Amino acid sequence: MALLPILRYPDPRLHTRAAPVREVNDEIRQLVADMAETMYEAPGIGLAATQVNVHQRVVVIDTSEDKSALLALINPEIIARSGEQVCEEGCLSVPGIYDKVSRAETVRVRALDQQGKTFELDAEGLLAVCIQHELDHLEGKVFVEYLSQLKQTRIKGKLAKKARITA
Ligand code: GNR
Ligand code: NI
Repeated sequence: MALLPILRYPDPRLHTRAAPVREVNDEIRQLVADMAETMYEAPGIGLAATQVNVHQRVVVIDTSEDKSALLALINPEIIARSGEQVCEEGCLSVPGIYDKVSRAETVRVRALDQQGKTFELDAEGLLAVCIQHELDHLEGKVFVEYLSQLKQTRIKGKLAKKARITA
């Protein structure tokens, strides 16, 4: 197991589109394990491979209270969505920044599990938000891109200042 460094916005590598996983093998299972460890340690409720500079379509999520429900999604696709909800989002790649984003209320996702088997999952509420947030990462999109240009500029300024202090 290993903790992986998380890319920070506005790192241009966060805008990379991830490639599909061709084969679910031990290397992918190791990536899932390392991403899960990194997510739990952060702590966060989700992590996309993009955020650890691996540009393959792999996501881990755990929205349970007691960190008991690890969900690994490989090559995930949203196959149905409905409704609308607004949630205050945060992102491990944009630390300390929280803002409201409108997303679908429910999604149905199809993905491969760690054995390479296809499964489908219906999600609502926070899990649905998290799935949509993580799939955006795989497309190279960070949640702040839903905010106004003014807010994005302010966020970049804040993070640059913080990076100077912590450097
Ligand atoms: O830990 C996280 N919390 C969160 C809260 C509201 C909406 C989305 C998220 S995902 C985030 C972890 C992360 O950055 N995943 O990419
Ligand atoms: Ni994120």
